[in-house]
Amino acid sequence: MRKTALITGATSGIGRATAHEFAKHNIDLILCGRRQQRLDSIKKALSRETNVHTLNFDVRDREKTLEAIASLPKEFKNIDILINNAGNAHGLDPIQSGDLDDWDAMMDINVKGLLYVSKAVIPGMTERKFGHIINIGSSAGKEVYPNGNVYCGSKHAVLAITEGMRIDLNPYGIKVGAVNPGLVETEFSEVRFKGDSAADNVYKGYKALQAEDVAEVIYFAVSRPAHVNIADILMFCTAQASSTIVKKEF
Ligand code: NDP
Ligand code: 8X3
Repeated sequence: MRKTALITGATSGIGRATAHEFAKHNIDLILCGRRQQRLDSIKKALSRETNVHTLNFDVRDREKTLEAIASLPKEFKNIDILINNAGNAHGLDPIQSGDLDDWDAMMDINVKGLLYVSKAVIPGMTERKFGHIINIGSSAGKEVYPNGNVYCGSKHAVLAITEGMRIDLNPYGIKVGAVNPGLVETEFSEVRFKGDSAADNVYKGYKALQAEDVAEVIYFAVSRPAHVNIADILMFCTAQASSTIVKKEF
């Protein structure tokens, strides 16, 4: 049976790599993000392999999120797999000097955005008593590091929400799990440091996880037999032992 997956944050990094991985395995795709040109070019590339529909909305906007998902054409309405991936860190500052706009962005996108998308998708899953939700957490959801305060808080919330979803959706046979990577070389640090040169050094001196490494693990989780649910995965690159211990060689 062909499956349909909705991936948020599909215009970059882990979400885009997951779209490519799923396309290889003939999963139909609903790709979401705010950058229309990127949505168009990814759709063009992947349409050779699978059916693709794109949705442009900001997950912070509750109405637009619900409207966009409600607007899906009939052939994309039955969502089997939801990858809640859209998110970023904004800033890396001690709590006493953190920026309120950064705090809003992280809580609104990483936590509330994930909830809005889930709110729009879950009713179809409960009705059909079928579905699989993977939330992209982080090692930052398991361990707090200096200056990580609010980002770590948002990712701890993602893990708590994941557990809550798994409990509440258990009667419907819906699988829920989290994939929690450590350092992954994507546009993440460009966003966190707002284009500042601090981003240039984050992935230097060691081989960080690549978005494709995470995408393969996400596909592994969604391709298990019906009785198997991967509840929680923590993955690091070999050079990383914890949020603060990374073996760098210069
Ligand atoms: P990228 O910056 O490469 O990708 C982030 C994606 O999220 C983009 O596609 C972006 O799309 C989307 N996005 C951001 N804000 C919004 C918004 N307001 N509305 C809709 N979409 C939005 O980062 P990653 O691929 O690394 O991050 C993906 C997820 O992985 C995040 O949840 C992140 O916290 C998590 N993660 C990342 C790690 C890392 O080290 N890179 C490690 C652990 C977890 P667009 O701008 O087009 O809207
Ligand atoms: C992203 C990994 O260590 O930058 O969630 O928080 S880290």
